[in-house]
Amino acid sequence: MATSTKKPSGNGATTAASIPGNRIVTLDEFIIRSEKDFEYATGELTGLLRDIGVAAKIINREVNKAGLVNILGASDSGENTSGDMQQKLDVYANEKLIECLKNSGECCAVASEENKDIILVPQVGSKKSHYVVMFDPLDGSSNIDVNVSVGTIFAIYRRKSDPNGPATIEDFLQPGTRQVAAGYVLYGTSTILVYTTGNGVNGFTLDPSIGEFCLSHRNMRIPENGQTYSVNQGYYSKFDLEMRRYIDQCSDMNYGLRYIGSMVSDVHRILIQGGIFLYPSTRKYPKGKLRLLYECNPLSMIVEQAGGKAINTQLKRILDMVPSELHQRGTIAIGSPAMVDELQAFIERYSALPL
Ligand code: AHM
Ligand code: MG
Repeated sequence: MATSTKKPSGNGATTAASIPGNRIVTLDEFIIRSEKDFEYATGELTGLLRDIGVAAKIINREVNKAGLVNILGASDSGENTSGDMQQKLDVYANEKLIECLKNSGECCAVASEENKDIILVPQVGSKKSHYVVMFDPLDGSSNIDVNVSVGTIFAIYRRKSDPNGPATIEDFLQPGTRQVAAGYVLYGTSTILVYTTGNGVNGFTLDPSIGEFCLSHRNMRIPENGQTYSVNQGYYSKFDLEMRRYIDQCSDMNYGLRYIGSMVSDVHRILIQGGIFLYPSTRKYPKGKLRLLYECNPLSMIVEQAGGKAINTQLKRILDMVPSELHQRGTIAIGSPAMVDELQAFIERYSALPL
């Protein structure tokens, strides 16, 4: 289970189920109603989720008009700290998230895929914050220029350090099981914000006519099995034997291959339709490409909360990994539980074979 602050309350469907289905429920109303699920609720977590919702609306506005204003293409700063080419919208989304989170003072520090180090948030008034937030401001940003879906991914942790002092790196280097909330915003055909606080998963679609995220996907559950696999098959010859054999079987079984190249979009599809997403090690990224703290952990919490599974190719549960650095990369297999189990059986069988 994911949180130290959550009440041990059943299977997680409580809040969504208690809201009548015949009227519009905004994200803000839902978050406020959910506050009672937390044992030590002070409104901080509620405030943080609302800040992220506001930042998401601002980023959405900019993503939607990106072709009209001069905000497409690479930024002047070149590469980010992980060596990825930084886009102008990456920079914009990063700035907006930091700004929104700083303004309310609900968190004491943030860490972003786009920044080398943690960023301390100055205390607002006498408010002492107990949370840190991590995010990938615009996942899949290489897709921006070609009008393909991108997303924002976030994770919230309760700090370990003394609230009377500044946050430390240790507040961020916690295993994914310690996330108190995780979510993503997908800027797709419509814009949807999906999040969990360890009590099930709910999705909110942005209604542009009223400018509000409205509850549209209650108690999301991932299908037990699926008919699609999602992997960059261009790297096939660089994958390990067991991964190649698993992909061969997917093809033999006539599973569909779907790969958007923006993890948040691929995982969202799998959450709704079932399937498996894979990013194994390659020659370029021997430890895997995706970031444990900004991408793998939050999406794993969501998928697990919806009934799915997430492991790495060493067969370790993603959420149990203890990070040693902020920008740590890892391999991942995530999706429908039956498909992740099947992949695990393949890895166990083929990795035992002599080369
Ligand atoms: P980014 O955070 O810099 O956008 O990189 C992460 C993205 C994922 O969204 C996506 O699954 C992956 O990189 C695609 O990588 P590749 O082009 O190697 O398949
Ligand atoms: Mg990313």
